[in-house]
Amino acid sequence: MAAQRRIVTQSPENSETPLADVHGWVTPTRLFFVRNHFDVPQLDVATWRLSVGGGVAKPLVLTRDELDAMPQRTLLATLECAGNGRSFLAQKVPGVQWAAGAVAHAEWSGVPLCDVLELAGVDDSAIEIVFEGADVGSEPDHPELMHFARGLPLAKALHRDTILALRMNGEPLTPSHGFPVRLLVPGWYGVASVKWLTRIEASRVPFGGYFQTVKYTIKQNAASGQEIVPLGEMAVKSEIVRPFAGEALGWGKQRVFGLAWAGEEPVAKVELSADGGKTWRETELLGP
Ligand SMILES: Nc1nc2c(c(=O)[nH]1)N[C@H]1C(S)=C(S)[C@@H](COP(=O)(O)O)O[C@H]1N2
Ligand SMILES: [Mo]
Repeated sequence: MAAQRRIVTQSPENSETPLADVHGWVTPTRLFFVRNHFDVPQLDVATWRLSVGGGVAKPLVLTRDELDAMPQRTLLATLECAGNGRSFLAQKVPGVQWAAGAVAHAEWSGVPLCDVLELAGVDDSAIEIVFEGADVGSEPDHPELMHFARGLPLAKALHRDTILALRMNGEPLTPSHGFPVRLLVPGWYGVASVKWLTRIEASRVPFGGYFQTVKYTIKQNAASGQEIVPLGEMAVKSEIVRPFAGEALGWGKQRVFGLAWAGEEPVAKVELSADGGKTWRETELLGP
């Protein structure tokens, strides 16, 4: 049977990249993990619009054709869900019980967000850009209906690699991955890359939404004690893909194959230990 995403929850779909079946560093779209909080919204590209407003000089309403007609940028980027690996925690925590496959790598293309923000003319007082998806739902601790939405600091929003992605691996986005348009924030945890975008707003206050201040946050030590901050850049991380956990190996030399990524930085090197960390040897990097 052809490889498929490994379903973790059926509805909404949360499914993992079957890493052992991925050869090469670009993940085929059909195997690219899916992280959905709510049902996939049914969007008709003929009536879909993207509004750009809030603290801007000239609010915009864009069609998919208008975005397609703008200069496009193409880049390779890794997305990892912040919950990746949660099922391995010694002390169980609530949330989707991901194994190691809530990570994948694709080629993305679309319109640099900075070009759209320039057209709209963002006010000098803006500190964040807020992105809203078309998907709607509720959570046990938030029974009122809400859209999935996130705020992004202005500096990252203006980075040339932050794009309104229209394509993934050379094809239009699939509904699962955010068709017709998603935000793509390279180097940051997947949560920043809002799918099914319908609204963009410039804001002069920090966004207070549920997925910004309740979920996808970490506790950090600050001068004033502990503070809760939204997740941003991905931490450096590596995973062994082959051999599989628990696999029986024959005698002799073994090849170990895996992945490593480092947020906004490139990976400098990966070291491997086969004796519980007493000695380390350098590995060979195969891809970008
Ligand atoms: N509108 C919307 N955008 C979203 C989400 C969502 O549930 N709704 N999930 C986020 C999370 S937590 C992750 S990890 C990525 C996953 O992107 P993918 O499903 O294309 O792999 O999408 C992000 N964007
Ligand atoms: Mo995520």
